[in-house]
Amino acid sequence: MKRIHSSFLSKEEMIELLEKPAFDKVILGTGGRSKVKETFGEDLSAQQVVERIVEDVRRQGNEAVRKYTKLIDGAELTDAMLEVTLAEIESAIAGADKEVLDALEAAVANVRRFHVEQLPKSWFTEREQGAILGQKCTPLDRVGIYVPGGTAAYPSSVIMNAVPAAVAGVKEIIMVVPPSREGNVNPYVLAAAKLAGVTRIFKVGGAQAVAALAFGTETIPKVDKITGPGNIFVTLAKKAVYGHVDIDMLAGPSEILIVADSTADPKYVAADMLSQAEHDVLASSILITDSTELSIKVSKEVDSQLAALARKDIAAQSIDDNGLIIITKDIAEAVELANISAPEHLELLTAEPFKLLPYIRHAGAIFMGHYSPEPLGDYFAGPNHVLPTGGTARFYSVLNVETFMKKTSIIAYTQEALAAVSNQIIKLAEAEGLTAHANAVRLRGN
Ligand code: HSO
Ligand code: ZN
Repeated sequence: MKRIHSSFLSKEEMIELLEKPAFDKVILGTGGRSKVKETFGEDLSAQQVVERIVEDVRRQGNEAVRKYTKLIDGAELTDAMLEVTLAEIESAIAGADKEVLDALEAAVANVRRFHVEQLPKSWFTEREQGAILGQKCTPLDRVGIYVPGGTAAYPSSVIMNAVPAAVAGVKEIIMVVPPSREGNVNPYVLAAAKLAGVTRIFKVGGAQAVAALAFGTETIPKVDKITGPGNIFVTLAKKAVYGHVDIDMLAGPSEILIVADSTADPKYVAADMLSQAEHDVLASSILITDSTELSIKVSKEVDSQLAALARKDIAAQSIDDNGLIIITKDIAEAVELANISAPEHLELLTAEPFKLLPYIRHAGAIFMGHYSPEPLGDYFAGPNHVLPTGGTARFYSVLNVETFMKKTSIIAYTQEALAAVSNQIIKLAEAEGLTAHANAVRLRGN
């Protein structure tokens, strides 16, 4: 893994090193490009693929959904087979490991308990002359949650998307997930959907799923907002349909950045770095420390722990391509660099993490101290694991209950309250040349 001393780099070089490529600069790797060529018979960019799919689904509905599901996922489904049946969910649960189901149930309870705290309250406030102002919070009517397929079909992500929506009071939670070649969905994904309160599930993935949710088809209902992570095609599709529907954020590959001092255990640091690396060859794992000794030990430890991992090929490539250790002059500098990176997950493996907290400005989630490893948050503690990536923690928040709600203002003046401010409103309306606005106030007398 690359190891460098911060003193060898200028500030600009450091920023370049820590900044992630903007997500629309992420291009398909050679593997992705040849898959596109094989599938579409043409050398298309990811953007072109998405434009084509979104347009087709918008115009042709189910027909296009079925066509792309066959072409991309290899599953041949009729319209009737697009929706997961109750029987399928029940048989998934019947065949599932009881201990995993219990753990999923416990996770749902923790995630619910945490998110209930986030519920915003509608409020009223009284002003002069009996005027009342307020804000009403309303859940969205219908939302779509995207769940990736294949090895990234995570039941935990179903929980993280659906539970906040249910807590917000969303009545219809529509889930989409790409089917396997045989037309099946991961049984634990189905079990998690049931436990988390998903209303309907459709076997469709990729850009075609996003387009179906955004515009609706004969079978798949149109939603108001689409949330959940996906690959580059899903992300570009979410961007393309934004405005027709709302979206949560544009998510990229997973990241962890660890700020550690000499009190950190190199075994823990290495394990935590690898826990992100195993997600994706594009995932990034960075350690920033003021201890040269720790940096050397972590580097060795990563290599030795890698060998035993089930996904060692992915993790090894991720570490090779995007693993990085930076040695700083002190912890303050490490924190400064963490803020520049604005990581999805930030771990503070230091003697007194709470002392650093006031200085952290940009991170999706912060894991404090030696006993709060990132997987605790991925699965169980309660906070959400759908987090901003690629430096977007500068402006996006973690997925939360308000993601699934909207706010409406309430204005209720009395005759006296209006009369008291009429002149000033009329002045402002006339200054803007809007005499009808002025009239609407003037007519009510003053
Ligand atoms: N670390 C991932 C979420 C996840 N991890 C799901 C395991 N399963 C992105 O925050
Ligand atoms: Zn994870």
